Amino acid sequence: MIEKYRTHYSKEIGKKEYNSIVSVAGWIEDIRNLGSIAFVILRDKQGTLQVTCLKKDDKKLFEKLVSLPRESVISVKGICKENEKVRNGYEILPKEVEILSISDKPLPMGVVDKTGIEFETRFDNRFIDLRKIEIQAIFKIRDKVIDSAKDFLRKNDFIEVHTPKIIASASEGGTDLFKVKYFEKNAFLAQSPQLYKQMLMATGLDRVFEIAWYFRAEKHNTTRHLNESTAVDIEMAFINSEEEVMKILENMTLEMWNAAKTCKEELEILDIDLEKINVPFKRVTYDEVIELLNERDHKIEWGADFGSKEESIIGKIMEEENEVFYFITKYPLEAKPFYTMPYEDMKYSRSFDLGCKGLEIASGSQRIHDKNLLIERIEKCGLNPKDFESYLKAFRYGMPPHGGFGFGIERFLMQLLKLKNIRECILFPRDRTRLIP
Ligand code: AMO
Repeated sequence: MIEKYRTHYSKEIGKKEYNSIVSVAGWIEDIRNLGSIAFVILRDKQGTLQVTCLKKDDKKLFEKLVSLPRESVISVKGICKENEKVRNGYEILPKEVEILSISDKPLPMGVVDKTGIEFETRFDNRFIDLRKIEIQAIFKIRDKVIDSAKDFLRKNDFIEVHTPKIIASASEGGTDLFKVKYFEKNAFLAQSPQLYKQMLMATGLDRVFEIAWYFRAEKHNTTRHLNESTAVDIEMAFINSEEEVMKILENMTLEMWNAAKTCKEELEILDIDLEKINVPFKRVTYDEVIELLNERDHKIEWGADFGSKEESIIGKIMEEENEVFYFITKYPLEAKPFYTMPYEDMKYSRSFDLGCKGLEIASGSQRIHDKNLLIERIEKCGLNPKDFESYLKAFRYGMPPHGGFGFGIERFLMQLLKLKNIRECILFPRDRTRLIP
C-alpha cells in the first residue's frame, strides 16, 4: 500500500523534486502502449503529468498499468525525472502503483475526445463533463466571484442570513411556484427571499444578504432560465432612495468582475478576455428605453416589461456606447411587484433592473414601508392581503424605509464568461425536462 496517495499535485512538481521520490494520484486520461514502453497520462486537479513505464524495469507493473481502462483512478509512487521532451518538463518512473478504482468500459463520454458531445449526453454524465478543465474553470471562477461578493457585502456592514425555502405564500405574487405537500397543508418552494428579507428590516439588523437557491415553476425552456437557480439577495434599511441600493449593486458587480479577472489561468483556458468596466454604470429610464426602441422601429406597449427581444436590442445599443452594464430605472408601477415603492405620481416606481450585454442579471427597488399603501398595492395587484398577514404584521410595529435587490448568479456568470446557455453555469441544472442527475 502506498502510505500517502499523493505528495504532490502535477503543477507542484518542479526542479526541487527531480531525482527524488514523489507520489501522484488521479485519473488515467490516456495510455499509449508502444510494447516495451508505455506513456500514461494522469490527470489531477491541477492538470496532467506523464508516467513513463518501461517493461524491462518491471514487467508485472507494466502489465498492470497498461491493462487499466481510461478514467480509472490510481496512485503512483516513483522517481521524478527531468525530461525536456515531456510537456511538464518531467516524467514519473513508477516504482509502485496502487489501483484505487477501475473504470467501467466503454465510457459514456470522453473527457478529452475532440468529437462533439451532445449537450444532453454531457449533462446526463455531468460528473465526467466536470472532469474537463474548461468546465472546471467555470466553477472555479464561480467560487471566486461569490466569495468576492460576500467579502464586499461584509465590508459594507451586511450580515449573511438564511431564510426559509418552504413558504406559505408567493413572495412575488406570481403563479410560477412549485407546490409541496406540508403535512396537512399546502406550501410552496421559495421563488425569492423577498418577504423575509423585508421582514428582517423591522428587526434592526439593517443590512442583510443571502446567497441561496430559488425555485421557479416557469414552464418555458430557454437558454436563460432555470427552474432552480441561485442568487445574491440584499436588503438595506434607512435609505433615502433606490439610488443607494443601486450603488451597492454596481460596486458589488465591479468587485465580482475584478475578482474574475484574477482567475488568469481559468480565463485563458476559456479563452476569455474580460472587458474593463467602471462605476457608475449608465442609467437610463424605462421611458428613454421605449424611445430608443422606437427609434429602432421596435414598438412596445407602455407598461409592459421587456422580453428577450427588447433586452437584446437594448444590449446592442449599450454595446455601441461601450457600456457592459447599465441600469434601467423608473419602471411603470404596473410592471413591478406589489412591494415596489411608487413615485408620488403613482405612475412610476422606484425600481431598477441591471442589464449586462442584453440580459437582465439583477432587479431591485426601494420598497413600500407604509402598511396601508402596501395593502392597497397588494389588492391592486389582484392578491389577497389575508395571504400576506404574517408579512404585513412586520409593517405594523415600526418598519424603516428600505430597499434591496436580487442578483442572478448564473445569469451573471453566463454574461461574464460569454456562455450561450445558462445551464453551463450551474453544476446540476434543473429545467423543464431535467430532474436528474
Ligand atoms: P427577479 O424576479 O427579477 O426579482 O429575480 C432576480 C434575478 O434573479 C435571476 N433570475 C433567474 N435566473 C435564472 N433562471 C430564472 N428562472 C430566474 N429568475 C430570476 C435574474 C433576476 O434579475 N424579489 C426580486 C428581487 C428584489 O427586488 O430584491 C426578484 O426576485 O438574474
